Amino acid sequence: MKFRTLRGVLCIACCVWFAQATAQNISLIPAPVSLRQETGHFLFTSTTTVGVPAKQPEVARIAQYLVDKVKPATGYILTVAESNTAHVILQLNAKPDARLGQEGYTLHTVAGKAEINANTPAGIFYGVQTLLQLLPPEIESSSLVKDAEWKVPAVTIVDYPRFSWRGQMFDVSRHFFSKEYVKKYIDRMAKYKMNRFHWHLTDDNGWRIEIKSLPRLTSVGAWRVPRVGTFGSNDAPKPGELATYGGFYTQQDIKEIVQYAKERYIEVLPEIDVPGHSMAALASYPDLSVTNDTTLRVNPGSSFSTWFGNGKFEMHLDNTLDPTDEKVYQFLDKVFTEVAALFPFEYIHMGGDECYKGFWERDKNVQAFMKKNNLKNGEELQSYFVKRVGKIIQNKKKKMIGWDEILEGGIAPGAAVMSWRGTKGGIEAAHLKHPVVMSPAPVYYLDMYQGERSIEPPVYGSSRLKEVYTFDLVPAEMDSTYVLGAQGNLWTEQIPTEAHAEYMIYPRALAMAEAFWTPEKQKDWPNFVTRVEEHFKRMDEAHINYAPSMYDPIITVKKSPQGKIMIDLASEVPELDIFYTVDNTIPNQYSPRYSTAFEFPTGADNLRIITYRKGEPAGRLITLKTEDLEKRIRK
Ligand code: TNX
Repeated sequence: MKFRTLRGVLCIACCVWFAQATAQNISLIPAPVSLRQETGHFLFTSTTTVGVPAKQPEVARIAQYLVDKVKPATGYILTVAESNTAHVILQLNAKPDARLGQEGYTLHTVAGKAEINANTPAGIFYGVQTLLQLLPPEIESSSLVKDAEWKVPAVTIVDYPRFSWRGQMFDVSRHFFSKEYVKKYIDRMAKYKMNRFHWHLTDDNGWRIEIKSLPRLTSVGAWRVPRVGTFGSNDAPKPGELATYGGFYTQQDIKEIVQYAKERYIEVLPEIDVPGHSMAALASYPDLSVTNDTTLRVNPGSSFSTWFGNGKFEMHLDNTLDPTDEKVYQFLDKVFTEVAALFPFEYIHMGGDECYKGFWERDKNVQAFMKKNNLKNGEELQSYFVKRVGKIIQNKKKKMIGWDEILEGGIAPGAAVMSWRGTKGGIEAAHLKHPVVMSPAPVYYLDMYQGERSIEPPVYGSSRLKEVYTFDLVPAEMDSTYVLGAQGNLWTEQIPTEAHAEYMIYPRALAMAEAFWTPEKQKDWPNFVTRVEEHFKRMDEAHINYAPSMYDPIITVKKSPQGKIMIDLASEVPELDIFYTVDNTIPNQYSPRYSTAFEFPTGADNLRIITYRKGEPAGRLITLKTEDLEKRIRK
C-alpha cells in the first residue's frame, strides 16, 4: 500500500473512531473495528419482522435467538420469515468478504432496515450481539418495560476479532456452581463475543464430571465436608464427618451445556488437572498415588501446603498421581475416552500446574524408575508423564493444552501452552513454535481483588480494571504468529456464591473482551470507562452484581523524611473527585478535596475517603486506621 493510501485509510479509521467516541448512545464493548454513525435510527416495534434466507437453518436459529432476547423487555414477538424484504435481515455472504474472516460481520442500520452480513453463522451471531448492544439498556430487563422506545442508531459497522481464542475460565471445583449458572456464565460471555469456555472440572476440592467407568470419582470425589471460612485456612475434615457439600455434572448435563455453548459459538475446553491438584481423584482411588493414602479426603479448603514465595512450595498431603504406575495411565485413558466423546472442541486441557514432586522423589520405586528411564529430576519425570498423557489425548484424536509447567523438563510434541506465570511461559512456548494462550497472573486472574484492598474480599493479589485493559498481551519479544489468543481465569477458592462470581467477573471481563477483540491501536481507556458505565446500566437491568471498584482510589502511604505519614491518592478513572477526612466525620463533597500528597496529622485516628464522579457519589466509604496506614508504609 502506498503511503498516501495508507494515510487515507488511517485518517478514515480515526474519523470513524472519533465518531464512535462522540456518538451518543453508542457504547459497544468490545469496540468494533470501524463504526460510522449516520443520521436517524431503526426502530423495533411489535410488527418488526426478521428475514432469513431459505434453507439456512443455522441463520434461522440465530434469528430465533434474537427474537427470544428482545421478547422479555419489549413484549414483542418478532416474526421470522424466509424473506429478503423483512425489517431485520440476517444474511450469509454469497461471496466471502475477505475483511471479515471466520467471525466478522457487517451491520448496517437505517430507518426501517437493519442488515447483518457475514461469511459464517458465527459472524451473524456477533452482528446480532452488536445490534442488541445498540438497543437501550432496558433491553436487558427480564420483565416488560413500558413506554420505552426501542431505537437503534443508524450505523455502518465493519467488525472482526483480533484473536480467534477469546476465553474465560471457570473453576467449578473449589466451589460448585449449578448447571443453570454455568449456562448464565456462557450466555454472558457470548454478549461480549467471547468464544472459549474453559471449564476447570477437577481439582483437590471436587471432581465435577461424571465418568461412567469410574463411578467413585463422583460418588466420593464430588463431595467434601461443608466449610464457610476462608479457603486455605478451614478446618480439615473431622473423623466420621459427612461430606455434604459439592455436586457434579452428569454426562447429560455436559451435553446440554456443550450444546448451549455451541448455539452461542462458544467452544468448551474441558480441563482434567493432573498429575498435581488431584486430591479428589485420589480420595476416590487412593492407589493411584505413590503414598496410597486411604485416609485422604476431598479437601474442604483446609491448608495442606506451605508456600515459600518464588512459586516454591511443599505439600503435606499427597495430591499427585504416580507417574510410574501403569494403572494411572489406564485410569487416564478411561477418563480421556469419556471426556473426548463429550466435548467436540479440538483441545483437551490436562492441567499440569503446581505439581509437587516431593512424594515422588522420596519413593524408592520412583527412584528406581527414574534411574532406569534416565530421568534426572522431578521435572523430567513430570515431562515423561505429560508426554504419555499427550499420547493418550492424541489417540482420542484431540490436541493437548496445559499450564506452562508442561514446558519444564521438555514440552510434549504438538502441545499448546497456557501461559499463567506471567508471560514468560508464553514467550518460551512461542519461541519453541508451540501454540500459546495468554492468561498471565495476576492481571488476567479474575480471582484477584480489583480495588482498594480494605474493602475488597481478601485474596493474595491485585488486578485493577485499568491494568487489565491496558495490559500488553503480546510482548514485543514474542512471535505473535503462535498466539491463539488469551483468556481470563476465574479461580473460585474465595468465591462461594454466584453474586460474588459476578462481582469478580464484571467489569474486568469487559476489559478482556475488548483487549481480545478490538485492534490494539484502537484501545482508548477514558473512552472505555464511559462505555463501561453504560454497560453498568445494562447490568443493573440484568441484575448482575458488578464491582464498582474502579471508582475507589489507589492509596499509597509513604513516610516523609521527617518521619510523618504521607498520603498519596490517585484514581484509575478520569474525572474522579476524591474527598477525605481525618477528623472522624464521614466525608462527602464538602470535605477536603484531594489535590496533592498530604501529611496525615499526628494524633488523628482515621483517614476516611469517598469519591465522586461528575458530581455524583461514585466510590464506597473507605476507612483506614492510623495503624493500618503505618502497616502500609512503603519506603
Ligand atoms: C494458581 S493458575 C493456580 C490455581 C489457583 C490460582 C489462584 C494455575 C494453573 N494454578 O490452582 O486457583 O493460582 O489464583
